[in-house]
Amino acid sequence: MTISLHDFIRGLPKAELHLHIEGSLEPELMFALAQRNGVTLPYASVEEVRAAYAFSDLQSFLDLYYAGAAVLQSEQDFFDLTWAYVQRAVADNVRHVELFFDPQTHTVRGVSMTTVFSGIARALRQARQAHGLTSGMILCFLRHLSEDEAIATLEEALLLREQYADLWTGVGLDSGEVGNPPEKFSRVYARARELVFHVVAHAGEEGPPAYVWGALDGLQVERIDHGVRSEEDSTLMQRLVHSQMPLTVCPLSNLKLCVVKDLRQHNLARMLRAGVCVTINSDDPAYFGGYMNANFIASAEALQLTREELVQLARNSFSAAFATPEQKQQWLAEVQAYQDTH
Ligand code: ES4
Ligand code: ZN
Repeated sequence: MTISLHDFIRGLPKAELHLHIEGSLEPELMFALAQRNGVTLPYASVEEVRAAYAFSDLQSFLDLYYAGAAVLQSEQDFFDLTWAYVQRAVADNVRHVELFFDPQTHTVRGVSMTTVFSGIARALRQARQAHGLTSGMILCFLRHLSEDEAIATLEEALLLREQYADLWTGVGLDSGEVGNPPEKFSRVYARARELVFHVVAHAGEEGPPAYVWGALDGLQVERIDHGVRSEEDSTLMQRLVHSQMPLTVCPLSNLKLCVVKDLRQHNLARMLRAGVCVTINSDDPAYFGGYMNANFIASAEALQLTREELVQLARNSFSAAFATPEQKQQWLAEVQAYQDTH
């Protein structure tokens, strides 16, 4: 007997490689933390918060995302935030997560770098113990701020590197893309690579293919976050296919931020069928209407993805992870076993 599409997706082992931990802040927790910390929110209820989540573009979302993040103050707040995400990930059979965090969003408000690292890391270490969920932390620079501020952030975080060596594996670049090309951050990326960090960057979400080229050649990234506009440049598409450069695509995010009008028009399936190493991810699930399995299900239904294609997406997520070859082989064998028995 064949199981339903939902059950097939639910049981499929997968890795999440594009998740902003601040974007997993559900309105209920936002309210609870606001109360705990004596922060006044510009909303009367959880329903009112949800109603405000009607975005027209990336910036209209970022304004609310940064406002929401202001309730995060103590180490326990960052723990609670991350632990809540862990529950969702485990429920979706996410076996490995590489999460983004934005220290600059917090340090400007007087929250210390240590508070941010400690709360997130404590939850991730507990997740490994309790659920076998493995993880990594990717420190993102806010691209609307200067490169000097990014360098200062990296230097400050380096004081904590040894303490979080088991988790802090890379750096990334997020926030408002257009007008802030990757090359603006070439020096801080050169420094990060010299320090043997993995490097990724958001590119080609709202920005043009030139920004994807900039991330590849200017920043020498190992994965492109989003990258959906790469399809507009056939030479770039060839480069992505030949190099098997992973793209961490976020379908429900693209829908909510009007990068696509309708999920049926999303190019995820076309890129997958063209041989690009695409993956499915949730980005900011509390704001965009769903965690990993919701993204898989919505994509599968809108794009008529076959079970073989869903398995390929899961395989891609593990191949693109920052993990040892042995660890990846183990995950890929689990995916294979799942396919063989379902
Ligand atoms: C983000 Cl969807 C997206 N794009 C760029 N930066 C971000 N930060 C949080 N979510
Ligand atoms: Zn993102």
